[in-house]
Amino acid sequence: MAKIVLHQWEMSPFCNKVRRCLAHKGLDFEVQNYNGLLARRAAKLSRVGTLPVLDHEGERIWDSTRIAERLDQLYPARPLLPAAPRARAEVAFWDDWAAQSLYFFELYYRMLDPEAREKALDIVCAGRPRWERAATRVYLKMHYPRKLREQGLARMAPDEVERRFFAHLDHLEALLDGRTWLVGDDATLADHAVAAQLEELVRTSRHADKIRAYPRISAWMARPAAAPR
Ligand SMILES: N[C@@H](CCC(=O)N[C@@H](CS)C(=O)NCC(=O)O)C(=O)O
Repeated sequence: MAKIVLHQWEMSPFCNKVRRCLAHKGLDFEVQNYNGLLARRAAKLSRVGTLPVLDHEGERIWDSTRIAERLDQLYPARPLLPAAPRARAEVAFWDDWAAQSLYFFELYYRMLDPEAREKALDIVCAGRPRWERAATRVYLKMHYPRKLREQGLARMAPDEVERRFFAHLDHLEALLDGRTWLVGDDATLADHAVAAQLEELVRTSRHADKIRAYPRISAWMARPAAAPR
């Protein structure tokens, strides 16, 4: 079996997406976590400075979508991105929507809500000395409100953010009517990208119960998408 190492923050939705892609292919892998102030080392792993980064047999691959594409080249069985142009385009749209829209709701509800932020700190500082939690909190409080103001959500009234977020979930619930997966007859990158964002929302946000209350979304998220071992 190939030696595969995922460099990750365990609570990152993009790292969650890559874990799901590796499981989809039935691959064993190790993880390297960058909790607490180890985060500074993560920035040096690739030229983009973000996580996830995957090491596959000495090849370093950064960006979750590039990782999925490369996994399909290396392990063509059970494609993450289907070959048929229409299905491939649909998967790409879902993947981009998850990264460019849902991700910011995930950040908003995790990083601007003090209770959710403390839950996130429990995860991202696990195993690190106590004092690193305070330093990490300062970083999160400085970095994410600014990022969310630039992106726009943090400049909207909270009611408007909530209205938009649940409108997205209503649309997703409607699109899952009569479908097992978002595109085609098997799980694809579309499912992994969207479910990973929602899993992280359920994990720390105060809207967890309301998200779980969508019957089709809830059943789809619970559906095993990993390859049988
Ligand atoms: N397009 C990238 C996005 C990854 C990303 O934004 N990761 C976040 C963690 S959730 C990160 O590394 N943030 C650190 C930073 O932006 O400096 C991917 O899909 O891998």
